Amino acid sequence: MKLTDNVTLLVTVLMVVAAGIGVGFMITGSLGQSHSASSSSVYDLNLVITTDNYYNNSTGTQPAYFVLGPSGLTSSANITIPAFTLIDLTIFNYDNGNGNFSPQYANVTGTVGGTETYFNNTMMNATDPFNTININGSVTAKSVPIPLVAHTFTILSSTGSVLVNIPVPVSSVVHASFYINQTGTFNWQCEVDCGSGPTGWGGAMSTPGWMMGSFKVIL
Ligand SMILES: [Cu+2]
Repeated sequence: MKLTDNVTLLVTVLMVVAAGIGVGFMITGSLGQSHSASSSSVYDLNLVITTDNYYNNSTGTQPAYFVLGPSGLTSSANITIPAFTLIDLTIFNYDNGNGNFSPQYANVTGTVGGTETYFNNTMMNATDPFNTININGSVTAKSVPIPLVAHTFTILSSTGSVLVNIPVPVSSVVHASFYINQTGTFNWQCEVDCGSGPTGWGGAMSTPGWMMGSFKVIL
């Protein structure tokens, strides 16, 4: 082996070692990153809206929000979340009807990016490609067209200002994330007149666990 070959070999070995260390750093770095990402907490809040729940004999049926947890559907009368934590909210809405509301509630308020993402049934088909479930994307938006809004999930401060507002389109799955960077007991309310009585604000709209309730933010 000539001297130049030895130098070439040495350089090659050094490059391979350096590359190996580099890859090692990349792997360590990415593991470190994913580790820190997984240790920063995210709180899952899953809500389900169903219709035709039996309210009482005179009112008949009403829509309601439920919390979907590890043991199934539970009451939405008292929802508790951690403060200063990313809340990962998904709302599964089985209601295909819309309603009347103050137009400001068509806007998304207080979420990460100021947006929500929703899927509805017009995006799902089995035609192209044929005979499979095609999920054709989703809509990410800062507001929902007024005729499409079935309910809202609105968190109100103690003075009545809007902390978070999520308009929920008819027959949809909605995803949004938000932080509440304070503690306290707030109220949540649907702002669409989906209840009973002449104004539509009776029944579900004024009964905890149906279309309103308390929203507690704790450390
Ligand atoms: Cu409602």
